Amino acid sequence: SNDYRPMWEELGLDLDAHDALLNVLNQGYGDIYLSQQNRPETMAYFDFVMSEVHGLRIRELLDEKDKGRKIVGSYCVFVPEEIVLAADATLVGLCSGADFALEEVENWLPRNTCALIKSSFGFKLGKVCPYLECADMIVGENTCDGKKKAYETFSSLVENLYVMDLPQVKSDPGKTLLAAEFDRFRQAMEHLTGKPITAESLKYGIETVNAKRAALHRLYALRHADPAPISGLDALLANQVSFYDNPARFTESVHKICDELESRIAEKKGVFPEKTPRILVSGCPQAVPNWKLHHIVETSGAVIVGEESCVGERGTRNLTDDTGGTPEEMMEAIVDRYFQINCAIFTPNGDRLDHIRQMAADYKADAVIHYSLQFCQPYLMESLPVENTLKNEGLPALRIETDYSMQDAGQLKTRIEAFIEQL
Ligand code: BJ8
Repeated sequence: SNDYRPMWEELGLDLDAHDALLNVLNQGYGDIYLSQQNRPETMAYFDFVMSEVHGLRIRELLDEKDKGRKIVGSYCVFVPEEIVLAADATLVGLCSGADFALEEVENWLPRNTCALIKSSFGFKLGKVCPYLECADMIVGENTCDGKKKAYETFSSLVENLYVMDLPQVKSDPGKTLLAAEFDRFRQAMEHLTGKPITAESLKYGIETVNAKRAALHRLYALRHADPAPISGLDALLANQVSFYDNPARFTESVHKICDELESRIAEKKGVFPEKTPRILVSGCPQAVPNWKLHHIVETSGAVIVGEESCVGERGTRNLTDDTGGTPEEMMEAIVDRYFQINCAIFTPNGDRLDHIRQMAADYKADAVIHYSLQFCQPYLMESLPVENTLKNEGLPALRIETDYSMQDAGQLKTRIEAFIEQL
């Protein structure tokens, strides 16, 4: 991939640091993904996507930019892709799933900041993220205190930060705030691209994103089967790639995987034997290349069958109603759709617990592992009531608090193995 070097250099990346990151990424992918047994053959597409994650996809985005299209980067599933697409721009998720330039990061952020926020700074300060560098607009959001305060600092590191306010309560005033913010975002997108958002373009945005989510829903439903036709790791990867791949191509690729999974299910062919303990993971988003928990669980005698996570069902479960005819009706449908996301920044957030229960039943999970990043107050605060409620209802639950380092990997493996053994 040496021929990408001029492209990376032009984007202002630090080539040596970037090489180091790619080495870690490729090595991790080889060790964790390519070492899996009985993978669906159609996962080859995702292997290819990952091998070109800073190569071909970036070249595609730069080609789009050459043709006048704008690129928008986001850190949260509250940023509505429908509106971005309607303005003829492309949305990419900025992943934040690995430690980078940690020492430098601690000049900007307190040590007790979650790994996800530190990672977003590390990728900027280390000059290693081509997605960040090619974005024409970066959207931050007022979600947790950590993120919302970090964006204040982040605005001195990037020129094109746009901050979206978000409600914290699922009330009528909360919804009014979200509607106002989405409308402000619609205008900002029109301003960025110079293209008016019309009924037609909004319809296109809604249909494109719905199709992507519907493909993922099909994948999720196939994970209900025992033996599991796909590993949790591979399904997690599909969720992760959904954040930066071309939406139409992604949708098509997921359907191809689903076709293969359907025949595997018919043949009772799985990645692990039938009756392997089935785990539902719930908690903080796991961004590329954060494969730590899934890897540990799936090398400890269990299979992960679902993710109650923003990189998973919390982020994709709802479709946007596409029956509206006017831009106003469609904007309202978009607001309705996003207002249902059960992020732990909301208070109270009882619907999230209901969703966890529902998923555990649908996926026939034997247990739930609650995953929190260290210093993530919203999810850590919810983790105890979630664990206690599930346990009281007879569903085994384990609370994990971790970061992106591998320092606790041995200890985690011991705890997880013991937990799985008693299932
Ligand atoms: S909608 S979950 S993607 S905010 S891990 S930065 S919460 S301290 S990521 Fe999230 Fe949007 Fe909510 Fe989803 Fe803060 Fe916690 Fe860090 Fe987090």
